[in-house]
Formats: sequence, structure tokens, C-alpha cells
Amino acid sequence: MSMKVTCPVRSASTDEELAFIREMGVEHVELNIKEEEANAEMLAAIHKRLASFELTSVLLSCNTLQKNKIIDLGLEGREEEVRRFNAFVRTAAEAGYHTVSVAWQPNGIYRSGRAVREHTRGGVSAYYDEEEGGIREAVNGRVYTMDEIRDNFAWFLEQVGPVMQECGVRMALHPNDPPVEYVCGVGSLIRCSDDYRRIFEIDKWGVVGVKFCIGCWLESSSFGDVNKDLEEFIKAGRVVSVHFRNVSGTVPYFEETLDEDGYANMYEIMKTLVRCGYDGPISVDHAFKGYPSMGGMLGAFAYPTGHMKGLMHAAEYELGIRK
Ligand SMILES: [Mn+2]
Repeated sequence: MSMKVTCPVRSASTDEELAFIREMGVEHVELNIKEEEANAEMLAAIHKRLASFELTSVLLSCNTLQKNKIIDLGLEGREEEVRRFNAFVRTAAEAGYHTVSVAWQPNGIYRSGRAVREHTRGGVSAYYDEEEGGIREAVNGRVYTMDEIRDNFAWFLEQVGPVMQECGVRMALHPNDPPVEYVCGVGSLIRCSDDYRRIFEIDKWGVVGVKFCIGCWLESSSFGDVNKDLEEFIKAGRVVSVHFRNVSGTVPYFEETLDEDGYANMYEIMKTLVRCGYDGPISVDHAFKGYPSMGGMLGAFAYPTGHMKGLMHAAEYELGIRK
């Protein structure tokens, strides 16, 4: 079975946007909801509307729950935040989801800026330049050490693991982006493959899945060989989602590029995915800044999504999976 190519949608996505996604030959979406939409009635209504465009939601995201500073930093009130997270897990399970997204990034993705750079063909894209220095400023009042962050995650896993196991829902855990030791004074939970392996060891409930962000893997040499790690994690049944994108180089400097312009051979990576039998969700993750008159972000996603589908189909033909 082919992978499920997805595009991101929200409840506010317009009919034209949903039609445009369908016309790309994309049949699955990642639904990003607001917390007030996390209830059975609203999800059922959104799913029904998606179905009218022959779209099925296979991933559920809620930014306020998946990037939660109070939980990540172990701040006062985290018990209440975990209660909300577990309620979200139950709602997701009842609505038919098998994963919910989690990213241990209390300050979000860190980039030095978005600009036209050497490898962006005139497009405005995100880049990271360690020399610009902003990443070294602690923005949460103090430094949170890597050990503290790992302890906070272990505590979180103890709280949510049993509920997720009972509901049959796994977390799609994203690496830290960029995968460096400290981002704005907060130790990174995941900056190399061993960080995932360490978490698997404490995951007594088998609920931790990998949101395998190929972009992150490529952004730093702290990660290992992307093809080997993909093979290992897919075969272990841990990969629940894939972000398919390329970059110009590794930390201390990289630009987010078109797949064909970055330093990695994305066709080899696609063949690894196909050869290992990965059949879950895959998306392009990021794209250049869209033009308002050209469909904004979704318009900007169209070319890289089509290119990724082309690579996928070519890999399937080459490996005899598509006739
Ligand atoms: Mn990603």
C-alpha cells in the first residue's frame, strides 16, 4: 500500500482549498484544530465536510496541547495541562485517530529568519545561522538543563502512557528543530537518534511513535544516517508520520530548500521508505512563503507535494510495488 500523502487543513479551510487538495490527487489530510474544537460533535462535522471532498483526516494536531510550555518545562499547573491532554487523547480515539502530535519545543521551531538565500531560487524560505546568535538567549527566565527536560518528559509519559495505551493512541513525537543541544536556554529532548532509543526504553506502554522529520535529521550531523535510522525505526514499528524535506547543509548554517536543491538525495530516502514498507502519513512539512494571489501557503505546498508524489511513484515503479 502506498504512503498517505497529506496536506495540512483547519476547520477554516475553504471549499476551494479542499477542492485544490483533492485535485492534487491527495486523499489524506492532517487536521490542525483549536482546543475548543476537540469534541466529538465538532470533529464529526469537520470529517463529514472533508469526506464531501473525498478527503480523510489521518493526523490530528492541536498546537496548544502539543507544544505546551507548562508541561515541557515542568511548571506549576502541569497536572491540569496533562488532564487536558489526556481528555484530548480520549476525544481523538473516539473520533478514530491512532496518533496525536507532540513536539517538546516550548519555544517552537527556531529559525534565524525567513529570507531569500543562496539556495532558495528567489523564494523566501526559513534559514538557520548560528552566527546570528539569537538561539543562545535564555527566554524562559533561566536555563532548563537537558536532564531536567528528560525528567519532565518521563513524568509526562508516566501520566499519559496508560491512557494512550488504553485508547490505542500513540504520540507522533517530533525531533527538536533545529536539533542542537540548547534552544533559547532549553535543553533539547531529541537531537539525535539515540534520544529516541532512550525514550523507547522507558516507554512501558509502547505509545511513543516517531514523527520522522527528515528535515531535522538532515539539519545536524548529530543525527545518524537518515536511511539507516529510517529502516531501523520503521522495522521497529515506531514511525507514525514522515516529514519529507531537504536542507542546504548542517548546523551551523542551513537553508530550507526544494527537495532537488538540498544536499540529501531525496530519491534514495524515498526508496528506503518504500522498500521498508512504510504506509503511514507523509507530508512536505514546510515550503517557501506563499504568494497571497497564488493560494498562500497551500499554493506554496502544491509544487513540493507534487514533486514528492512523483518521487514516491517512481520509487514504487522501480521497486515493483506499482505496476
Ligand atoms: Mn518537521
